[in-house]
Amino acid sequence: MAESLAALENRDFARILGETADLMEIAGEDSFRIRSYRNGASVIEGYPERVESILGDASRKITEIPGIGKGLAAVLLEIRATGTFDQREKLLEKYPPTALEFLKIQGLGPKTIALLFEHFRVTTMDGLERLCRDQKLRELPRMGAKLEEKILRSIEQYKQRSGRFLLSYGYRVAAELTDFLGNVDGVTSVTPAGSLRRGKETIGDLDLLVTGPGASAALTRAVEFPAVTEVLGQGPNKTSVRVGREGLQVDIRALADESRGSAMQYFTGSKEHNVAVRVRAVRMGFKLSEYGLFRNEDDVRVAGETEEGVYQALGLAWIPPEMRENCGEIELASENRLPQLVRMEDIRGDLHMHTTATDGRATLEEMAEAARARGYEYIAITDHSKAIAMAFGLDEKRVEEFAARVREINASGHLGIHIFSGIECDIMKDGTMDLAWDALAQLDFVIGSVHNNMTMEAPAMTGRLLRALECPHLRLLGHPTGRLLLHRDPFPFDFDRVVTAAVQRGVALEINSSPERLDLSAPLIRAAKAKGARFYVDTDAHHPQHLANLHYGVLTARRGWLEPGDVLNTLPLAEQLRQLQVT
Ligand code: DGT
Ligand code: CA
Ligand code: CA
Ligand code: ZN
Repeated sequence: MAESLAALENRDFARILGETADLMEIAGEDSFRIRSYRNGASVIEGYPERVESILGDASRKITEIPGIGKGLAAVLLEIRATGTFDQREKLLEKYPPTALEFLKIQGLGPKTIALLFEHFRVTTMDGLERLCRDQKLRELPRMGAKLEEKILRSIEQYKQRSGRFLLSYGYRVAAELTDFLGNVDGVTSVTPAGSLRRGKETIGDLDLLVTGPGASAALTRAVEFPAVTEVLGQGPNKTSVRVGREGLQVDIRALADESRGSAMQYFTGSKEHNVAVRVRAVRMGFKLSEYGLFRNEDDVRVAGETEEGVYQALGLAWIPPEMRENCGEIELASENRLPQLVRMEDIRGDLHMHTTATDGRATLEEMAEAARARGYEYIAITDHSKAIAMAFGLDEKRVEEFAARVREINASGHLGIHIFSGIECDIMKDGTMDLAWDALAQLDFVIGSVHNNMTMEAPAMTGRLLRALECPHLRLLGHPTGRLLLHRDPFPFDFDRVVTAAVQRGVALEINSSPERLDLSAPLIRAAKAKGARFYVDTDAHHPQHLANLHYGVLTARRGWLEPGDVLNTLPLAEQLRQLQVT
């Protein structure tokens, strides 16, 4: 299992092809080949089977995947053998490695980058930043002050996100390492701490805490974990390593039993939360560290074995890790008024998922069965609308057929789970819905989502969303800010105004559990809740396995301090039917 971190995933093949296409574009190469690489990348990314295993199986042909021709097949074999391929290496020699980083800067396309290389010989991000600050970019045709500002803003954002990893990736590494270290003799527990335990959407590094008589032996063994690429430090209490292709740092610490609770508390953070807790301890005449809570007057340890004990001795209720950001949780804990956060067990159904009718990879029946097996009472099938032509989105006629089919399924009851007929309807550039209201009226659950034209100015985007909210059939605003973690920032709009309108019109806001989105974010959830908003936490699953992503959405909801009453898919079926006015 651990080897899988070192092996090539479909995502890796896709990335290598996509990057090469980018480099070819900078080099101004043949657009037909560029397109075939891009196409290959997207096919592979979405392919349900592992490309690596097909390539390794002599009885199979990789060209059986639609969109993969002979040329790409040879490239894929080369990538599998060497991790790269000849043409890519040649391009990387020609252009500095930063070429690929430059592409992540908004406002910089391949043509502009080629021009920058040619004209300024700029090779680093700092160099690019200097060019913009010194107002040099505007010397080039069609470039001006506005572009310089845009690039500077984008570099700022780039710096903030570089070196961070998706929470889901952290979970995967944590699970494999926990398995590996848990097998060492005398290890009683391996527990994640830090931002992962707090459920933060991205993590800077992974913090693992090991307990038991075998804990220090585990630190020695850790460096043998197959995915380790570099050992950063190794001591009796702490080992730091890098794992996987992207070099995620993992800090592993051995804890003594008597200070297990205070160490958990300390290494879970956040730093801001810990500072505030420590200030409280000092005021009460204590000293708090990872070794325990000590009375100042005689240095006697009064707590440390459990987290609960530490908080209790400070006059605080135990605070869920997701709330530990120093945003008012300590005050609430001191008054015993912490919210009862929503839990996975509270969720009764998932109301955003796709099927083979559009770009999902499983049928309605397969999705329903997977949801039933998770113990859900209901799901909504919400395929795309026709504006997503690439995904073969539903038009009005197919919507009607689909609604009729779902009525039949529910009447027969043979799937053992209630299906709501739904759609993820595109919100067009002008804020109109992609489908006629008459068609939407046939459905139980209409999600409205923005998928295109995301670079509008804030006032235009606000107007667009407000207009969409006027559709009387809309139930949910899907992934409301459009962010893609580590890739695309939220599109700007007047959040307060849109939330106010959504509340007035009874439209809920989505907490999309896809690990790349987690949209809304925790701070926006709290802001929306304060305005009276209600939420659905759903997965946007395109495969039965994605239903398990709900976990990340629930963590995000908890970081947004939501209680079961705020989350509409905690309602039992009978109440959900009433909520959605399904008769
Ligand atoms: P990250 O890794 O950027 O996603 O965020 P965290 O919160 O996991 O931060 P990290 O890994 O630097 O430290 C883990 C926890 O250790 C942190 O949340 C709080 C605790 N801590 C408190 N004070 C310090 C300190 O001075 N240095 C370090 N390294 N950790 C501290
Ligand atoms: Ca960390
Ligand atoms: Ca750390
Ligand atoms: Zn969707």
